[in-house]
Amino acid sequence: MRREQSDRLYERARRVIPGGVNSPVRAFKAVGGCPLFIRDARGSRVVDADGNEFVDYVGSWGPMILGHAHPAVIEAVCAAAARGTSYGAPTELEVRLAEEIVARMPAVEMVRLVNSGTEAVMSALRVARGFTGREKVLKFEGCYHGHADGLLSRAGSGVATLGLPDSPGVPAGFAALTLHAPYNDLTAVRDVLEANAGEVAAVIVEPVAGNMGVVPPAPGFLSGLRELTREHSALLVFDEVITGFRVAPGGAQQRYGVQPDMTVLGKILGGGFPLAAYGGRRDVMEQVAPVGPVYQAGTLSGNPVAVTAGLATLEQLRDAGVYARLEALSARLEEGLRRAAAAAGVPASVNRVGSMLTAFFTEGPVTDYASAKRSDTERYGRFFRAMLERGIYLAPSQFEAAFVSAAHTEADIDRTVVAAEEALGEVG
Ligand code: HOZ
Repeated sequence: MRREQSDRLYERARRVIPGGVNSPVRAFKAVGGCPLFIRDARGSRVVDADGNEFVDYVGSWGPMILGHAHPAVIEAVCAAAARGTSYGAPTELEVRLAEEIVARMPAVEMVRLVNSGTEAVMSALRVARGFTGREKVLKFEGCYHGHADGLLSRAGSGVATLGLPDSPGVPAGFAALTLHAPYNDLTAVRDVLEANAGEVAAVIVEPVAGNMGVVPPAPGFLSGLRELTREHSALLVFDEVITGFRVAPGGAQQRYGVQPDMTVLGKILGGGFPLAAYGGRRDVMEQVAPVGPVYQAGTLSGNPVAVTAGLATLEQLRDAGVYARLEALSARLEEGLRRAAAAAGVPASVNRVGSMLTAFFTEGPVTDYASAKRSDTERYGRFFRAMLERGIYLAPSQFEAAFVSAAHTEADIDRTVVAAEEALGEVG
């Protein structure tokens, strides 16, 4: 595999960008080697600066459910850009996107568009605090909700990948307002809520965890959270930045039949552009300025090009066949990875929900952050590098999801499984 251009770019990047990357998990630090610099992408493939082509399972970390450069999305985006790229004033497009979200997610009665998942979570929690008059928030170990102060503790994604302690720079007073419980542990949630009775504004959860690798909710976990939060008059916030429009047309809340008070969306919603949203019950969302007193604003919020990409993506997802196809392709990959690990005698536990999956290198089961961390991350690094050599681009971290897109083909999946057989046979 040629690497000269990527290596040269990485050297230049490191002089002017911390770690040479604009988001830490991209740096390949946990898997060894240098990041690939991507030149272009189409369908299920990405091509790096040296011209190497890969079957891509990163999918920009989730947004590219239709694959890269989907013709309908690109056409809509180009037409939108030609009409102007930002107005700082309302548009019909924003109304249409808000209506689309509300139609797909009955628990979302009103929604506000913002620019990133981090911003959406931060804003949702401010609203939850304003609405309840309480300050504490309960999050789950290994879940990641963006990099806002107070949410980095015991976080997944890059924080888990790099093995960072709670981030310096977060005032102790902020961190003290975050409570924790292990994922899938309702008893622990009850204990925390009881110990902090009348003080918890919200319980925030990834309804399918994607940032400690994929960890599905245990049967009854989400409905149990629904009951406990009601009992304690705390708001239940689903962070569906990854799962929204991926695990079902109406997200995890539809797949598992549990209605949260608030929902956070991103990734697929923006169709590959910086766009996210928070929404929920009308009485809660009416706290947001200019209707209510909770302030939140943004120059590029509801950006017409990003909103157009989101609308065009959701339009393609209207076809229920897309979800059936994603399910079938992903099940094929899941089975193939299981077979490959078994053939190589490598202990592995493959977790999958719809088109998001993770192969953990541990006997499993992986049900929470503690069991995810039992994975052999050194082995993951060797596997990752051996797959890359075979033209398969996985997340450069054990603690992330692999995403299958509607552009992947059965041939892509079969090629990936053959590569996994070879890779595990070679590096063990
Ligand atoms: N939050 C993403 C991983 N779950 C990282 C995004 C990126 O590095 O691009």
